[in-house]
Amino acid sequence: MSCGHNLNKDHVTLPPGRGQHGFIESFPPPSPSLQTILVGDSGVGKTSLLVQYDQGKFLPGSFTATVGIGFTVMLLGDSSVGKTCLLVRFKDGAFLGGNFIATVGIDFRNKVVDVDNLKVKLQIWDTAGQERFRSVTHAYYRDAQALLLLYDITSKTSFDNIRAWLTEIHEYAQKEVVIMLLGNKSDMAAERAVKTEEGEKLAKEYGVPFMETSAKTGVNVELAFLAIAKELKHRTTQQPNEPKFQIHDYIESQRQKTACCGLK
Ligand SMILES: Nc1nc2c(ncn2[C@@H]2O[C@H](COP(=O)(O)OP(=O)(O)OP(=O)(O)O)[C@@H](O)[C@H]2O)c(=O)[nH]1
Ligand SMILES: [Mg+2]
Repeated sequence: MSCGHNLNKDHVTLPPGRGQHGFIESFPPPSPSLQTILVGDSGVGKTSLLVQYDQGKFLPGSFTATVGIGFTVMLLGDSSVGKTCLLVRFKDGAFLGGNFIATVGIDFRNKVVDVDNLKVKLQIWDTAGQERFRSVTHAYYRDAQALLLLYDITSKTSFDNIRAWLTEIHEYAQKEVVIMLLGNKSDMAAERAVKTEEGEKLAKEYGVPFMETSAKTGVNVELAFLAIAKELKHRTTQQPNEPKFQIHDYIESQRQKTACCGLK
């Protein structure tokens, strides 16, 4: 079973209506006017209702108030670079290899992460890399606060296409969107076609952070999403007298920790 299969089986294939920021949930089809917003006093059961609708189950136990902020992150890159697998690894901590099933249109998943004791909800949109879906995905670029742009370290073509992806991003995305370049499939060292330094050089040229990831082993997957969440959270909550969050420095410091302590 491939990652694509896993992600699509219980989810509709288009993300919610655009422009929401925070914990407003809406359901496809993506008509701009068709949205369902859950409102009501704290504790009445808004989250439980949504979980029941989305996952068909009831969340028993202690009540956790929905607090914090939310952001939209979009995964981009050529078909088969591993976008869906990266998302499945981050969301479920699993890698489902096997037959590759390409994503159709757009899919999405939510994950809440803790950033400096604040709950940050990431709504992650997994786009289809195939050319024929480009016009569908273009429509969603402008609502993403962050973009993870992937290539496959075993595919020179997917790396060469990164410049074209960045051109599209500049055309369709928000000006201040956070971009991160990821060289995925770092576990496939024997088949490597793109050197780490080439990825670093390209990222430097465009002034974006870079790291190599593996959806298979999990290396740097959590770090990539957490760095994005931290950057977005700091942009939103930063006081004028606070020092600016430096995403490059954060990634470097976390990498050093990983190298020293064997963490993923
Ligand atoms: N070894 C290895 N294989 C990977 C990794 N990530 C993905 N794959 C494999 O690469 C193939 C494509 O992965 P997907 O995640 O479905 O690719 P995608 O980028 O979502 O492709 P589209 O949906 O067509 O855009 C699958 O066969 C995966 O098993 C990785 O980190 N390491
Ligand atoms: Mg996919």
